[in-house]
Amino acid sequence: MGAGTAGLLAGAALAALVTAAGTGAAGAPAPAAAPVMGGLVAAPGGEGPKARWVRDEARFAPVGAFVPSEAVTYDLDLLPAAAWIRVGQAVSRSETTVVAEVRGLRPGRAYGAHVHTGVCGADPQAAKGHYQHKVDPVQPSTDPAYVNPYNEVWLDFTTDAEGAGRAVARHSWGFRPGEAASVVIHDQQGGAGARLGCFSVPFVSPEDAPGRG
Ligand SMILES: [Cu+2]
Repeated sequence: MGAGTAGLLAGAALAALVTAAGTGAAGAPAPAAAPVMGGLVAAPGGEGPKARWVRDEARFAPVGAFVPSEAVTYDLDLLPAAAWIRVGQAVSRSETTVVAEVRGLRPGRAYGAHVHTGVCGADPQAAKGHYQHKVDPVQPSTDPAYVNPYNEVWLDFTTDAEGAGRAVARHSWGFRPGEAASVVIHDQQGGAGARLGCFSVPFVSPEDAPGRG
């Protein structure tokens, strides 16, 4: 491992996150305690000096379930009760990464998903519209200049033969405090589609990342 390798790593978008895990010299094995998800290495306790890593998980339950869940399904056929979702978020002052993982959905099917601005409710519309970095002055937003994966957080995925899926979205911007509230799963990919389910997620903002004065 020479200086050249270290330079390449430093140029990688996720290097800051990996560094946050607190590895020693280049090439040294990461501490055994560091949880790994999707190639991201989180510092023990979910926090590091340069990035904050948080995650939340739940099992979907129908509206009005005896045991309510932070994850609500509106379509028991395409998004069965007890299907599982986990959403992770790594936040630094320069980058925000959101990872969504699901299990127990229909196998081999394409689903759409986005970060929305409202908390989930009995009404699928409770989650409101997509979180937008540059907010479309015309709402509900349909303009492709605003409705796209660069200005919004799209987490579209296709499930495998077991009904599991995973998506990652990475942006150079972060959420405004309190304006990103949920992940909505849709019956089709892209910017639209019927709402199959919703998971309320307490997303954090760059302002919450460590190192800010
Ligand atoms: Cu959506």
